[in-house]
Amino acid sequence: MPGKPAPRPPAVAEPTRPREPLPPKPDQTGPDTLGPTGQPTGAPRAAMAQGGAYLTTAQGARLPDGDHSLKAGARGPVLLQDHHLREKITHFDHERIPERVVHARGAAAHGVFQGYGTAAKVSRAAFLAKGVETPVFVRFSTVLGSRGSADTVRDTRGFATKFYTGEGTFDLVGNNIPVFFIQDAIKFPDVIHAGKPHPDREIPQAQSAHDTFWDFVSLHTEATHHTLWNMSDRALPRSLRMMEGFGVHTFRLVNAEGATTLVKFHWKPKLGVHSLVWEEAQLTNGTDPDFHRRDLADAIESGAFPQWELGIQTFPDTPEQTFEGIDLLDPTKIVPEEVAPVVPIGLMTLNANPTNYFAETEQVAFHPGHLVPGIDVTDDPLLAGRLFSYLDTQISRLGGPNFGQIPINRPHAPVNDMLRDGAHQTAVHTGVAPYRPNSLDGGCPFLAGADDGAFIEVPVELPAARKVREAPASFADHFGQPRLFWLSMTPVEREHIIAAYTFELAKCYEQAVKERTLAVLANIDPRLCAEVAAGLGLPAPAATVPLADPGPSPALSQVGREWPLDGRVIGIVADPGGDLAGVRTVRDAVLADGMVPLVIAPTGGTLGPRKNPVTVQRTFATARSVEFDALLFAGVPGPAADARGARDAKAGAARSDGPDPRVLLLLTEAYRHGKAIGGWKSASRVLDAAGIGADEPGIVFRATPAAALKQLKRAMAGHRAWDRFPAAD
Ligand code: HDE
Repeated sequence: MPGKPAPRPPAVAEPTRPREPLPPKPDQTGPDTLGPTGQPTGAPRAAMAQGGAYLTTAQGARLPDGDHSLKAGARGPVLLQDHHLREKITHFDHERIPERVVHARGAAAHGVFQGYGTAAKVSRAAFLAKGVETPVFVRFSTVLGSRGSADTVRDTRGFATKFYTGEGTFDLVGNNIPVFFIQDAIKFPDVIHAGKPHPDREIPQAQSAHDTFWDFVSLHTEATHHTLWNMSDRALPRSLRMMEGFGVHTFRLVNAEGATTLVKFHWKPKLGVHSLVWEEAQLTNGTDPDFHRRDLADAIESGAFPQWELGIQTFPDTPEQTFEGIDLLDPTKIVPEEVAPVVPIGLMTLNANPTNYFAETEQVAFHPGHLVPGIDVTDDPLLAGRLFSYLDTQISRLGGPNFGQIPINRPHAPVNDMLRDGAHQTAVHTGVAPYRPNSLDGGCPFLAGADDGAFIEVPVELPAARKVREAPASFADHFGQPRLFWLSMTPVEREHIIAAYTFELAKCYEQAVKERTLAVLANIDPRLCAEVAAGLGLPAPAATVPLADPGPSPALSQVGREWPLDGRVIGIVADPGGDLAGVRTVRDAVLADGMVPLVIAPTGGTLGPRKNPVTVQRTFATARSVEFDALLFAGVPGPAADARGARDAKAGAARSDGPDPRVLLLLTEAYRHGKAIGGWKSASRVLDAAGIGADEPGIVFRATPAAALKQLKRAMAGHRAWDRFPAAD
């Protein structure tokens, strides 16, 4: 493959002697702020938005009243001359901008990336060098839903990272699923139109469980692999902090000598990859539609900074661009980690929440074409379309071509472009010659060569080719890798996949769509097909392609390992008349372990003596099991413990001698969702009331609070008590 770039021809001599280069483009802070007498106030220049103590108009005139329109008499007509009224309403009318056509709902955070230096052999990118720290901004998103949709829907998640490097901004615009629905960008509008709500009634919102989605993916079978991932637990992350990220396409890295390597990017979360179960996700959409963004913001605010390692799988840059028979330009294929291990090249830590959602999370503009020296693209036809699309979309979304000047989008490297004017131009450019070559601005700005850190495209050899509208034959296998994924799942994960397909297809009305999807499933696995068909009450068709037997890729499964518990939430059910000392003990120990203890009691306020109270964070009315990763019972409050429960008991809605029914619901849901459940002393009687055996997996009642917590943590390390779920095999 290509070596060092060819030297550039000498620059054409310019007609006059160049002057000293112009200073870099001035930063765009505002002018000095002035007091009423015209004297500078000394207020920081950048504080243009909210300077001074008084309410003003947008032009800085101080206002005596922001609450009443100017009227001809208190009960008279409002006067058109009220400039501030018109300014305020007009601005409000234009507060909304178009939401992203996909990935509209997102949550973001600031952080820092630190290179390990392990990529030095394959990439000259300075930010990957050992110890270099680069500020980052990461936006996570769902794909299909509108901005106001719920977080825990079944969907792919976006994982877009902006690295503000000293050599320019690098955007890694990835997803939490390593493959995509389509192999060619020209199909993107099709797959998105199929997944979005139906055009007549605009339903359903943020769902793939509808006819148009399944109509498309059953006809366009290259979508089979991504769709299978979407039907797996991967599409229901427990937390944005517990998702992997993937660059999806193969990229080309270039080292200092100009040698190239093909790579796939991976983000590996330090907390492991974990998911909600489907019923939890559905409940959460109602009880807390902001579950993921709240979880991310809370974790960062409390100092539990989420971390991911960036890793690469590397492949020789051969003319074929294949590895072990896998076409690296096909975005519907993975390369199993067992075949090409992921080598860590840096660590990302998210350590600050955005200050303003709109200014940062909404206005951030990612683009896979934002590359830095040392990282280049390949000819993946999906990536080619993206390189066009992202710039284009920002122009309509952010109102013009100057979105790069919005603070969150500004590079941290100096910018000296020759782009001028346009809507929302905030730069005050100096000079008279925004063109090259020029003599009038002293020939500035100058061109950089390889030694000045220029981004030089790799001069890749292109094969002699005919102009065609075709996909390569190597893109034709649509079922081999879905089968690999299926065979790599544990029985409980397979059961979840069967349930997901059965749910989604049962929501479809068109019989033909269901039957065609079953034909697709038959080409993945007969068992999968048969189980889904049984759930739909339809016959299971036979496979139409030979079924291969690829060795499993255990790295694809989320089950069977142990993970750190940082930031996990433990609900502590307290009986106001029970062991409050024990509650304090576990609460403090949970906090000391970097987890979140939430005390649940019949009513809000505090429990115990005024001198040493236990603060209640959740009441029986607000606590739903979905919020907790595990439950600890310090006691078993009966219905008489609060007025509402007492009324229920009196009305016969609850047994007055048993546990409060709201506590039983909490327990049975947590049990059904495979969560660790524990407690101490006589609290175990709550199990009898719910018909749960004390020796079942993940049930840990012990003699003391400390012993119960110790066992609970063990049970939590595997994320769930998987043995409690039905399993497919
Ligand atoms: Fe995107 N995608 N995409 N996409 N995508 C957008 O850009 C597009 C694809 C991804 O948090 C849009 O600024 C095309 C793959 C993320 O702001 C738009 C194709 C992957 C985000 C767009 C793809 C992604 C977007 C909408 C097929 C994973 C959210 C708003 C050729 C590798 C970024 C915007 C954020 C957003 C186009 C396929 C990831 C319209 C044409 C594959 C994470 O430009």
